[in-house]
Amino acid sequence: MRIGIVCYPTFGGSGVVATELGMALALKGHEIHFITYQPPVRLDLISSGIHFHQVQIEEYSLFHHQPYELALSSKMVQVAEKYDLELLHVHYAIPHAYAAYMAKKMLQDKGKEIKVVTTLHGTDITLVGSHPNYKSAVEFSINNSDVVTTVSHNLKEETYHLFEISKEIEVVYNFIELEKYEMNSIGGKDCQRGNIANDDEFILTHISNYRPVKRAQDVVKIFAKVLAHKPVKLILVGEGPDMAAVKQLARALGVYDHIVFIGNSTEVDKVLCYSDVFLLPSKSESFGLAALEAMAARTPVISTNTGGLPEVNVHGVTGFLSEVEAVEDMAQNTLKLIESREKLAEFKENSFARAKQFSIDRVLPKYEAIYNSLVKTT
Ligand code: GMT
Repeated sequence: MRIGIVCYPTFGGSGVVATELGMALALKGHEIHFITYQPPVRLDLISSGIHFHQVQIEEYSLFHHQPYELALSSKMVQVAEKYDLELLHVHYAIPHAYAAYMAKKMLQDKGKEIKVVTTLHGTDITLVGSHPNYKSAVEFSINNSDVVTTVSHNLKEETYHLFEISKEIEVVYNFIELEKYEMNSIGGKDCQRGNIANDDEFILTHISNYRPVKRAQDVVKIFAKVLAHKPVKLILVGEGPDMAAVKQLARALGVYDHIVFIGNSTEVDKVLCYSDVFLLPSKSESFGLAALEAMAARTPVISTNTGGLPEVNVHGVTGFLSEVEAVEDMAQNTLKLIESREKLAEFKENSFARAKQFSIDRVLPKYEAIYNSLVKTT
């Protein structure tokens, strides 16, 4: 099938899911066209079946804000016509679902039919999409997509709760390519733990975009509490608006020198392979792809119980869940995990076993079934 994939090309989870979905579909013989403003960070452009089309926005002194939706929908039309696309799969509703609707209408005007699948990822619904400034347009684009999917049951419920939705939403969980993490698992030859910590130290890790919704300062507070009892290192991967506040807090709590700051990375698997515990104290999380990536690398998760996180992280099995802001509880749970090597090893295996349930081999056929229900191939 000839499919256009529209996503944010940055380090966010929705872009990662869209990119890995596209690459997996290409491996199965589909022709995949990424349409976005720069090559997605995890995209292997030299793979066969993968094409990239850059959305370019013209500068004009009158524009206070660049009209990205206009450029994006025009690009979708151009690519759909040139490559005879059968379907557009857009990730993150704003503004992709809206632009896809416009592209579909423009193509109809030219006598070409195209189907639109919209995958909702989280903040496009819970944080930004439901804001009165965007709500009508988001609701309209969801209701006018041919198929709408969410990445968790919680996000499906939230979407029905926050919008007037007239159609059935399908849940298709986020997925993981296990082999990528298995290669680096405990004892694997690429896992260079010794560069980061001594044998008697435990490694805690957090990966995010450091937006306020991630509550990254709570990571530092949890870490400081754990460090008071056990030798631990904290690895912080990623960048974002709260990073300066995180560093300031780390200095104030006297733990700065125990933290390794990695910045944005396309090699999170290499960091996760030597991590002992993953911390995710988010205020809201539709799924928590970073938690699943950690679990695939046999790293148990200390998280909040918000949104879709309980659908991924199983309390007392793959880690522990706490109320949002319950820093003391999350620190105690971290200590519970690292108090005995046997217990940690058991949770590590449980995490991997749980991650297998989200293997790409299980999830990819669900998207393919959706595509096949919309596009009749001869
Ligand atoms: O977490 C973010 O702010 C990034 C955002 C995105 O769209 O890139 O992540 C959302 O989508 C991910 C992939 O489906 C989910 O795993 C995240 O839980 C979700 N983030 C939130 O709901 C806050």
